[in-house]
Amino acid sequence: SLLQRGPSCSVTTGLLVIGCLLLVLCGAWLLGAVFWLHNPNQQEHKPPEACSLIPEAWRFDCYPERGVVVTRELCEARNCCFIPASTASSSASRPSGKNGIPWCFYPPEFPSYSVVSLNDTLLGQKATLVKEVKTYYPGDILTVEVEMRYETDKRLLNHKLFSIKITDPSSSRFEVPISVPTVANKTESPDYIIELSKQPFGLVVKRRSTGAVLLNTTVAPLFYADQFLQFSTSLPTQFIYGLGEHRSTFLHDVHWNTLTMWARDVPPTEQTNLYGAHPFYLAMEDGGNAHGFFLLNSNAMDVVLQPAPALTWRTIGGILDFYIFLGPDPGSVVQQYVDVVGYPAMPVYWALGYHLCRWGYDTSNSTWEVVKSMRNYGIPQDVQWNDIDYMDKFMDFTYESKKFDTLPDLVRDLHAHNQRYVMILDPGISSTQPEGSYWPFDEGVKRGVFIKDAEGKTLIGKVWPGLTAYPDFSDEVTHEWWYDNLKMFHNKVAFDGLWIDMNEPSNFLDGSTSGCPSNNLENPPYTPGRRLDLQQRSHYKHTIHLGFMGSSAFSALKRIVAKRPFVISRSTFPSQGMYSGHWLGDNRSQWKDLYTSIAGMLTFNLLGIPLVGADVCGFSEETQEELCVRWTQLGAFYPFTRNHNAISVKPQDPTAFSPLARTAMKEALLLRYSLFPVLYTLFHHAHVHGHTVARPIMFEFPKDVKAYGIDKQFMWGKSLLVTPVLDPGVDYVDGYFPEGLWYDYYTGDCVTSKGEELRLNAPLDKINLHLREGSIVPTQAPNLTLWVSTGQPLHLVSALSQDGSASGDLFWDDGETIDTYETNQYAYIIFSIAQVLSFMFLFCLFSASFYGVKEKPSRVLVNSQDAPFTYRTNKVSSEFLLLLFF
Ligand SMILES: *[C@@H]1O[C@H](CO)[C@@H](O)[C@H](O)[C@H]1NC(C)=O
Ligand SMILES: *[C@@H]1O[C@H](CO)[C@@H](O)[C@H](O)[C@H]1NC(C)=O
Ligand SMILES: *[C@@H]1O[C@H](CO)[C@@H](O)[C@H](O)[C@H]1NC(C)=O
Ligand SMILES: *[C@@H]1O[C@H](CO)[C@@H](O)[C@H](O)[C@H]1NC(C)=O
Ligand SMILES: *[C@@H]1O[C@H](CO)[C@@H](O)[C@H](O)[C@H]1NC(C)=O
Ligand SMILES: CC(=O)N[C@H]1CO[C@H](CO)[C@@H](O)[C@@H]1O
Repeated sequence: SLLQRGPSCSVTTGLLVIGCLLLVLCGAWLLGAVFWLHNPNQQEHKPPEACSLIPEAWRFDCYPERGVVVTRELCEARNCCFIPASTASSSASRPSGKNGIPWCFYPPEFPSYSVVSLNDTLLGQKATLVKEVKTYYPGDILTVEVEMRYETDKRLLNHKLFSIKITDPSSSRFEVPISVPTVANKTESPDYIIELSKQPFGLVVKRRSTGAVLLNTTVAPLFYADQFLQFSTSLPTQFIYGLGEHRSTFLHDVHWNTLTMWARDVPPTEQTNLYGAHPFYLAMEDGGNAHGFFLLNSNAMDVVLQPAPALTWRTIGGILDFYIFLGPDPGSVVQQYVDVVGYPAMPVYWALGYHLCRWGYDTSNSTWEVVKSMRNYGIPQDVQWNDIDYMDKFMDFTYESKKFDTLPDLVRDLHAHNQRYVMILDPGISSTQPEGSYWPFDEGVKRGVFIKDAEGKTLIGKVWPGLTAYPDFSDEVTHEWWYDNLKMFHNKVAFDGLWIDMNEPSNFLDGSTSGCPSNNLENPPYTPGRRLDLQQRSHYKHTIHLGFMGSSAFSALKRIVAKRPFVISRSTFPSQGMYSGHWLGDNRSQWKDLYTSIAGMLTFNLLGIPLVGADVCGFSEETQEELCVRWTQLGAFYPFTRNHNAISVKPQDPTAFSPLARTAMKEALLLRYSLFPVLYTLFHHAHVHGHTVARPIMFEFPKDVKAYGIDKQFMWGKSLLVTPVLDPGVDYVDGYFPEGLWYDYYTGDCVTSKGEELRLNAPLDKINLHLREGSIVPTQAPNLTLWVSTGQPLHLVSALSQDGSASGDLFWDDGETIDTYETNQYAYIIFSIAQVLSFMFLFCLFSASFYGVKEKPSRVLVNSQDAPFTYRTNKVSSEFLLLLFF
């Protein structure tokens, strides 16, 4: 029978292990051939009934290896069920992610672990699991330990967190060194119910209030082999978000969709793993509850979504350490997640201004010309950047002394205009300079900061400067060396922030100058499904890099500038939000990329990295004027907004376009600058409470299923709804408005929506922005820099709800001192209107407008004094404007 232990599969895996990754295909082909030779007379036979009873949507893949044509023989050697799928679109071989229903899948009785002992602990329970028979992956671990913790969390102190850690008691395996808070107390009244199945081992987690089954791991066997760890769960919903970094819609497709996570340098492409790895998902349940799931593991992995709906985690190292967050609303799931991985840093104020960059400024003078031209046209700009052009032979901590002769002067001039300077740095350190001529490398060797190869020699790869060594940022010694380098460079060029790139890390060689060693780390028995057709640009061994370069840059900068550090990173990992923001990589100047940037921005807000945006106007390829205008309008609402361009294409800064386009871009940026108090306050809530900044509509309307898939619109906090134009040649846009009153931000015109799509006017110079009823937003007169505009008086815009109430808030401090909230050097003001005209101002403001005042008031009293006001009305709205002079 199928379940009988077949012959050992060591021959099979032995073949697979041979050679580098690109040989996997070939190895797999050999494998098929070998089996065919050995079993030439295998006859067709009917699968047992247990197999045919499993619905296709519930098949858990028993043969996930890529590029293998899975035959009945191969499958049955694993004691699995083999039934070709019914639809034509499915196929036995799955060269890329979405190829459908597996033909080879686990039978219900596939051997797995059983619980042999179970004890109570301080925080929960601990169990020992034992499996009787080895499976086909080498290094199968037959005894594992499961620790279940019913925790209260660090800051939130609620009862909505449950975590499980599965380890090998006989040896210590790699654990991700991020500091997850140690929690003090066991939860007495959790929001969940845990059911443990002992044989086979399985775990069911239910939401106590609704009975929804959030996790059920009995749906497929648990694997815990040295380089193959896998478990599956049913999902209560098809609405799954998160799981970065991928280029996809915001809502993931659960139809046999494999999302691979392995940080890698590749221009954003569908169905491939990109620069960052974030094993966290958020799920919307029936009825509007939400929960989250986080697997704390940094190895290359696959996450498989299937229509049951169900999900499989498949990783090739480390341990299984996971957390479930019970919400119950989507915003609190994110709060509970960042409570574990770390709260986002409070950005320095100018981080929220307009940033300008390109690859291909030939000289510091030409960089400077653009800055001057921006000033001449009165277009806001806070920060000027340089890409690798500024470096001498692309080497870190140098600048090209001829073409970039005036770089220090440019930086001084920026500072004189309250503007800032940011430049790029890569992790790769040139290793081929004559001894004594390049301190970073010589000193790095001396201090032993570089990553070594298997033989203990400095590993040499290749990046922009040619051959390079890679600093090991997980080592404290490296942080000191990195700081010393930055400090010396800062004495020459007084930069204000850092852009860290290529830190996946990227490598133009396969492995190193001496290739990739033939060991089981480089050639794991199972390779997660990244694209095999591209050059292999990262090493398996270097997973540990993730995140550390960001924290190193953050702490060095903190020491050098003694203000809040500004760091933007390409590669990211959970907890990175504590140190840096992120840009969405090397996107193209295409309308499609304009659209997908919204999903990228929303996903990173879910992942605790709210300071995020795509390259405005697109990076590679020539942009077009109309696209660039629309992108600048959307970009005005990215939490981080930077226009960045590739080399050898036309300039795309706002001054490069026609007066009409230039003016439209300027207006969009002025709008952003006027909303700075709102944005800054949202970042305060991200930093202190783990809130999102740019937010999907469904976060505010979790019961509105029509909002679950929306990724063409989004909100800033709970009050502002942004509806950008994402298509060429149109002067209107269709947008979804959840039930309620919505006010046009510019005119105060009001629409009442029943939860429907509305067509809005959208000429080239307009981005639609609506205020949700019941909100008050603080604004300021914009100016060329945030330094100037943040000195302007406040103007409150209030959008009254149907019963005449509204509220809003403002966080204010000096914008740059470290830890102002933590050390009580800030003001926090709540604006609230219970009934029109009986509110208190707690703040010295200049003016306020109120949308939705139904009748003209006869008198207005401010601090018991009559105050001047104006009132206007038309058929859709009324505006009441109060001018206050203090
Ligand atoms: C549970 O306690 C028993 C008796 O003290 C011990 O033998 C066993 O190893 C414990 N099991 C676990 C999983 O800690
Ligand atoms: C843990 O419980 C004790 C006793 O109830 C309480 O004093 C303490 O504050 C709790 N600690 C946390 C972190 O909740
Ligand atoms: C969990 O999954 C198993 C296997 O599919 C199923 O038999 C069981 O009913 C499920 N449990 C719950 C609570 O849904
Ligand atoms: C940059 O401008 C300065 C001042 O005009 C000039 O002295 C210098 O030669 C210029 N540098 C280059 C590389 O053109
Ligand atoms: C900036 O402020 C100055 C002085 O207050 C003012 O003259 C100028 O018009 C403002 N610039 C913009 C772009 O609003
Ligand atoms: C504008 C655009 O295409 N953005 C995509 C760029 O790439 C990131 C991943 O790095 C995606 O998440 C974005 O959607």
